[in-house]
Amino acid sequence: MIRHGAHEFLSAHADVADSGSPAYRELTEATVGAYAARFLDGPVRTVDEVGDGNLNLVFRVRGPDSSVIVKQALPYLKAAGRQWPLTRDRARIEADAIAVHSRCAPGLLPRVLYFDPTQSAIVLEDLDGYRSWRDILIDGHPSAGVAAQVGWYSAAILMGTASLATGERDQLRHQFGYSELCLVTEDLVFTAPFTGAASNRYDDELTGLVRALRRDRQLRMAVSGLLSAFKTREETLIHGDLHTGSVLVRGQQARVIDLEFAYYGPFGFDPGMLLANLALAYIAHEAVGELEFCATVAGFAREYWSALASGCRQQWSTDEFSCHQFLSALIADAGRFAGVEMIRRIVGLAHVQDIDSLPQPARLRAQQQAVSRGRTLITGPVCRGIDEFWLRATKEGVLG
Ligand code: SR1
Ligand code: MG
Repeated sequence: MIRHGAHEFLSAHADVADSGSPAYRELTEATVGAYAARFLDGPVRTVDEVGDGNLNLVFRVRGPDSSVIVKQALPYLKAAGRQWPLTRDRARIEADAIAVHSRCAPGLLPRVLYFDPTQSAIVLEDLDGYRSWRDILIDGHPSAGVAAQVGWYSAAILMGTASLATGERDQLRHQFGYSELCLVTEDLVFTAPFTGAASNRYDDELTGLVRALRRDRQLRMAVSGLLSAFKTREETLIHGDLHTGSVLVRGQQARVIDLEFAYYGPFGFDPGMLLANLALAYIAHEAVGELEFCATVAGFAREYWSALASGCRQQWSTDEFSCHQFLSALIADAGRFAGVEMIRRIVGLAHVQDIDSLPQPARLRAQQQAVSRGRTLITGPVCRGIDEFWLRATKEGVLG
């Protein structure tokens, strides 16, 4: 039973409580060392800003023999600048979500050492030596076992926070309600790419294609149904931003990070995001003729799904037929959400390096393919299994 959020627990148990702490101030390389010193084994040796994300400040602070990460929420969307203000509640959401998901999937998330509500900062275990799965995929390097761990994580959190006793689930639904970052997803994922919004970013060559998206009534109708599902289906505590950049990897060990988008949402959203990002990795490698690695990425998508499906079967409490029904509905939903993710990563504000880093003309080809396959996933028949999903996400004009 969850009686309080992780931050309350951590604040109450830390002897470095906030008494007398100053009002919120953005940390800098000059100030974060003093801030984090108490979590190190000795004097601060180095401080580096290591954040390359869209939302927060992230620092690594090293002592003689240990290091920590300090992640601080900014009062605005870093990728858009101060003209897009945000509250800093996402730091509380992330600390709490790590606590809940760690109970469902032990060992697959970073440890929270301290949460500071005043500074909207989380002090985290430093996953030193880990790299983002996206970067590893871009380099075409091996990452055996990672997809299965992420699939297992998905099963554990989807099952673990959906089927709780009513009181506990109500408490979690309250703790992880529809947040300001859900509004960011509404805007950047489900709306801007399809309405020609000013926040979109795309190559000049795609201007005609972006106009066509705006005029596509069938597509817009389907996306508006998906947005409504995103806003109303409070099914389970999802990660909310589970792309390949939200997975860190060292050797065969995976960790899932960046949980600030967590909320009670639809089962299919996380699997859809993850599979879409694997499909984008595939499309990028195919565009430059790296077909052997494409087969590897296709294998990762199947491994992810197979671990997710077997994790759900293991945790399913009623009959196997209802689990089969659940998994069919899950891939159907995931396919639709994946289509939206594939399109927004090409024409919206937040892109993926997999495709942005390609040389022309491969880049343009990959962009066009991602948009057209994304559209097929959204408007075509629902996917009845992972093979059908993968075919539609990675081959042209496949509907049947
Ligand atoms: C441009 S900032 C927003 C994006 O970054 C996050 O990782 C989410 O994917 C979000 O849509
Ligand atoms: Mg993120």
